[in-house]
Amino acid sequence: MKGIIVKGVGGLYYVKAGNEVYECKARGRFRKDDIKPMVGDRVEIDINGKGEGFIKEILPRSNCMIRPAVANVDQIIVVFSVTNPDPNLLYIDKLLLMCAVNNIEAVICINKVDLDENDLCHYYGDIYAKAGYKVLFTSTKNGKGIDELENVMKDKTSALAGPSGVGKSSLLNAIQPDLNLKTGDVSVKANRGKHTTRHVELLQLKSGGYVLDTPGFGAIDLDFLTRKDVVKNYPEFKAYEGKCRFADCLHILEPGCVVKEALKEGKIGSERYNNYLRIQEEVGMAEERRYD
Ligand SMILES: Nc1nc2c(ncn2[C@@H]2O[C@H](COP(=O)(O)OP(=O)(O)OP(=O)(O)O)[C@@H](O)[C@H]2O)c(=O)[nH]1
Ligand SMILES: [Zn+2]
Repeated sequence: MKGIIVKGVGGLYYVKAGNEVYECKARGRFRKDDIKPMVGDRVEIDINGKGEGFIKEILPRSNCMIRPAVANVDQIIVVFSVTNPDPNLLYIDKLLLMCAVNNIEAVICINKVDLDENDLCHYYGDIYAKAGYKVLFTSTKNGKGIDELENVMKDKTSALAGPSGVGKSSLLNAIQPDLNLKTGDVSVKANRGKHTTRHVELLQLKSGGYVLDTPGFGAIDLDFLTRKDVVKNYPEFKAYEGKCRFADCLHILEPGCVVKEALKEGKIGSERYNNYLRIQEEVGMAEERRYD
């Protein structure tokens, strides 16, 4: 029987197959092969005569992330608010880069458009639409765009990422009020203050599909990337690939660069490009430290 791991707790995996959730153990050989089942894994399971479930096989993954630990995410909805808090586009661009590096589709969701008095949402939206991303405009206060967001998430496995306070939980609540979002189980350990213990879980959407219950993605660690990874994962550069004078052009100071040409002509947005330079600088410094 085929299913999907929706939760894992202490060596037990909860596998949704058909309309049932089966508590399953992993077979020993996965551990030997150094593959551990993850939330999101498509698996083949067996239920024995005693009603005990076993994971027989982990089907090939389309992608897998480490933080949060989850496999086969179809898309990440990158949420920011038009104001309150104001967007930090560098952070958004880093999130988009991480999605691309992990081979996960990203969709931009600009929330709190009810607070948008100066039509800033279209300014921000155009930056990302021009880069090739799908852009949604939403408000959980007046309901704008909620149907569209629900539609985008239908039948897919999605995660919401974005800074704190932009309305990620509110958006999920607007889509499905009984989603039962965890707000962090706080446990108090002696003398060590409060610890928020959370495990990754996929919640099923009534309209079809799953959403990952995670508290954003936190700080983004670009330190393991190379400059080449960065340049390869900007969708707006794709059309120019291989056309610069130098095959390994990073589109920074190289002569004969068609990307810089496109930037001058306004075909590539300057906001995205300027943050690209900052990210390249950061990644470049980390790369040099690694080779020291
Ligand atoms: N005006 C307005 N406020 C909103 C909207 N969506 C959410 N908020 C408010 O923004 C605040 C933060 O919303 P949350 O849903 O908790 O934000 P979050 O992104 O889940 O935050 P974290 O859990 O910290 O990551 C709350 O006070 C919400 O009521 C919106 O569309 N318009
Ligand atoms: Zn170039």
